[in-house]
Amino acid sequence: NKRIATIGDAMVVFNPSKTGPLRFVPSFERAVGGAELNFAIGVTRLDMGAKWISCIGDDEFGKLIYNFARGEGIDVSHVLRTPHIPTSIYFKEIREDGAGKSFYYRNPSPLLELTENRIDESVLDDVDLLHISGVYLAVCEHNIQVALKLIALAQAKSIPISFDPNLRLKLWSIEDAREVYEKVYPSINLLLTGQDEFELLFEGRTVKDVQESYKIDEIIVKKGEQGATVYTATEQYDREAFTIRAIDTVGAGDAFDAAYVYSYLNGDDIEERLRLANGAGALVATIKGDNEGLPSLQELRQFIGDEKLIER
Ligand code: ADP
Ligand code: KDG
Repeated sequence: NKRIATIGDAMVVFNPSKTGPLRFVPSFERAVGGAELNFAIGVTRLDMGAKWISCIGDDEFGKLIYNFARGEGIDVSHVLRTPHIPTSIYFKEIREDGAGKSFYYRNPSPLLELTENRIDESVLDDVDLLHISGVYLAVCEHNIQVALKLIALAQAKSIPISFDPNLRLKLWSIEDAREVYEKVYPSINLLLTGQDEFELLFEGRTVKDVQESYKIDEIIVKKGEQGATVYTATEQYDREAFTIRAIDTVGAGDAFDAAYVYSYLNGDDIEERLRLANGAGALVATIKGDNEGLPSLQELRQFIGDEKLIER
């Protein structure tokens, strides 16, 4: 069975009990989120292995997140706990159309304690792909060093690397993000990015130009309800999204990434990867929460029409 590894913060998420501006929301439902953890859950639900590298607070919320990740079957053997910094939390605002806005309480982040020297050289020994996301890079300054160490370890083992810029302008400026991402692009095999995000990051440069300058095997552009497009050096593949009623789109991008990477490691062709990824993204958008809607392989196959759903 194949396995991925990823690194990042996780938070307790407070999902609003109703849509609209946060100041009018009287109550919240507690859940768990974090882009990289969502990704790891997405992969494990599809029955592939996932190792999540992190540091969380040694507190009640940290215990909740740890148990939650374990319960999903994620390898948490590289999750550290710190008594010094509380586990991060965030409140979510949801608009009528399902679009979300985040209000973070994550500075300082427990990831401050996860320094480069605490990353075990053997952490990628049993791993088939390394996934990095820009949220991780934004959270603490030293994270770029840690990520570059993991990238070097992956390259030494010829493990492919996927990267989602997951640009969060509440955490850092576009200039800082661009500067740090420049250090990552030359090493990656798959760039999984949102369309508006691509435009913000590359300011009018074409996908082809970006692909050639960093030698990225595949650039995968996620386009929300318009689906997604994959660009390889020679081809372009477009695929429409599934039609759904979006309830909460936060986490749809992580779900897409997880299903795409799963299918990539399975050796599926690009058309099939896109079908599965669009399906997983859509499913997450139909349910409130960042990862609650992540499907099992059977649920995904039923949703995209490969398997008949029998319900009675
Ligand atoms: P990101 O969160 O990275 O910006 P998107 O919002 O583009 O990502 O969503 C990721 C993927 O999830 C899309 O490419 C699509 O496959 C699916 N998706 C998201 N929103 C919808 C929607 N409203 N209808 C159908 N599919 C959606
Ligand atoms: O992609 C979903 C994430 O945005 C969410 O789970 C929280 O990691 C998070 C963030 O930083 O916004």
